[in-house]
Amino acid sequence: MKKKIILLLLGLFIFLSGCGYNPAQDHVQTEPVIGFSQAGIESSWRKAHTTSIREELQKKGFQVLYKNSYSNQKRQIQDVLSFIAYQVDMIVISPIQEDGWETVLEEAKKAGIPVIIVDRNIQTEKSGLYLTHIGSSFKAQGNRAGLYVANYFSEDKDQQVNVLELQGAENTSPTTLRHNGFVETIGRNKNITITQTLRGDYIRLKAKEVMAKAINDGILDDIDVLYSHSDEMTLGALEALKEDETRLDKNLVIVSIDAQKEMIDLLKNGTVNCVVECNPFMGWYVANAVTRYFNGDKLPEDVYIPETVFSDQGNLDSIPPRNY
Ligand code: GYE
Repeated sequence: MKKKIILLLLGLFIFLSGCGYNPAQDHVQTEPVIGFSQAGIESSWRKAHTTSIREELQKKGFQVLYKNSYSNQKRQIQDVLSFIAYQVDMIVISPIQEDGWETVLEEAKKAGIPVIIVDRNIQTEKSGLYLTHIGSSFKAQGNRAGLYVANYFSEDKDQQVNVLELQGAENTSPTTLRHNGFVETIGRNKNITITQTLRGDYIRLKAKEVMAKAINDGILDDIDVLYSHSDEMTLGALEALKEDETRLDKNLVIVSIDAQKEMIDLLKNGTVNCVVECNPFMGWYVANAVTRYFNGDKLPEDVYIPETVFSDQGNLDSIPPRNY
């Protein structure tokens, strides 16, 4: 009986080696698997961001496992946990909000899975929970928006300029830094101040609602500038303004961030004055960082992607076509 079993095992071994089977290689994937957790689908900016990352990773030969949390952080954490359970080779997170990441990132670390953060930043008490952050300088975007406003009103330094700031979602780095950058720049002109703040959470409908209420409450009456943290919110605000007949002839200076195609068209037809670009095409930078990491390179703490600004003070015909 013993002999039979030994012979059987031997036969199995010969058969498997003949098939080129190597148990040691059993777990080695031909292409590394990258788990990509995206925050939501709230804007065409976000959709372009998703496509860029998925496509560029695939172009470099990585297999991408993709999950979208539809703006729900609990769900996003579950998504990351599922990547850990699957034992992916790397996790790329485009986080919804800044806090709440410590525990799940510790889990990834324990499992030996490196993490890259893209777009919005995160805050963790412990350091070393992720390799690098790749995204925009949100503060620079706020500075650029502020500079446009300062230049626009530079002729008359005594004129009081009232700004309505339409902010994105709370507890997110673009909201905090777009505010800080703007305030830093306009702060050099004592006559320009933010007199009203509304929150539209980066969502068009929400922005339309808060704007319509503000119009109703008379809050907009002495506003000269609308500074909106995102194009989707600007579109919502414009819808509300359109529905208010009394506003139509008022000269409101409008500054928006993202540079989606629709907003550039509104810049070209004179509806808005300045559009600060937020570049969604981070895919190449992400794929490059992943490749370099697997090649044994050390990655920088932050990678800032190139961005510019478009306004009615520049050449509108030279704006490159937007594909988002
Ligand atoms: O500006 C906005 C999107 O996180 C920087 O999120 C991103 C922002 C972007 O919904 O349109």
